[in-house]
Amino acid sequence: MRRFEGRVAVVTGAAQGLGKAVGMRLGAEGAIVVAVDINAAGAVATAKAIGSSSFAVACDIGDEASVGKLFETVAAKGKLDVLVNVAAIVPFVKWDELTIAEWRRVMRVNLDGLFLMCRAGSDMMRKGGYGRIVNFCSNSIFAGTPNMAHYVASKGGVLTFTRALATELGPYKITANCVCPGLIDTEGVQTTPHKDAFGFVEMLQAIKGHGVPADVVPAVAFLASEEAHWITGQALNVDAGMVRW
Ligand code: 4PL
Repeated sequence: MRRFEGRVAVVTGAAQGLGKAVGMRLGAEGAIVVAVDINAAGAVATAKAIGSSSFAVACDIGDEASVGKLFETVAAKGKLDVLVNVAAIVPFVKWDELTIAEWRRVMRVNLDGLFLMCRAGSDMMRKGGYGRIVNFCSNSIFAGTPNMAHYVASKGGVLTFTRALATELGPYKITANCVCPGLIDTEGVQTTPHKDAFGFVEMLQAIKGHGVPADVVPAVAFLASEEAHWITGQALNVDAGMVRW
């Protein structure tokens, strides 16, 4: 399939894991992918791996000036068709060790960052008269996954913000949806004790196995495609049936 021929797609968190996998897929289907990450070298590596006209932009999505610079660069490409917000902090912090500073660190990226990206991204999409926004939520909002209360709270915000965003952008025929993956085997997860939860998570799944980025990518690509035009404000669990909602 070449569903993104001639489309410009911004993907955050593109240096690794789910963001990289999404970027690779959109690029393989013809998109000019703007690979965005706070890890500049990782973003460049992803853009190189995608090839063609894709390029990298280093950006701290929690910083308004940094996001402003990013969108100046995107504006030079003339338009924005697809925005996939993957970048997030995925912490493992025991409840007894959760401080307000750590809470704010996560909210700054997972919610402030999402807002800044959707603010600037939707403004550019409205100028172009087309848009698909896909935000990364998490099935932890249904499960109340342990050792990440602040993350779970932030992802609850992702769900409800996406619903409201869909309302605001509906008049412009721009869609906003989110996917809710379960535990996925990524470089990020492998750096935390969440990596030891695969057995427990698998026990709850209708379909057994360890989730990998390739399991999530097809749902994202569909919601980001032109033909998903009648779907907006929705959340899709992509978790082998761990949660049925
Ligand atoms: C079920 O989004 O959804 C661990 C770590 N386990 O980040 C998540 C589950 C994690 C999740 C998540």
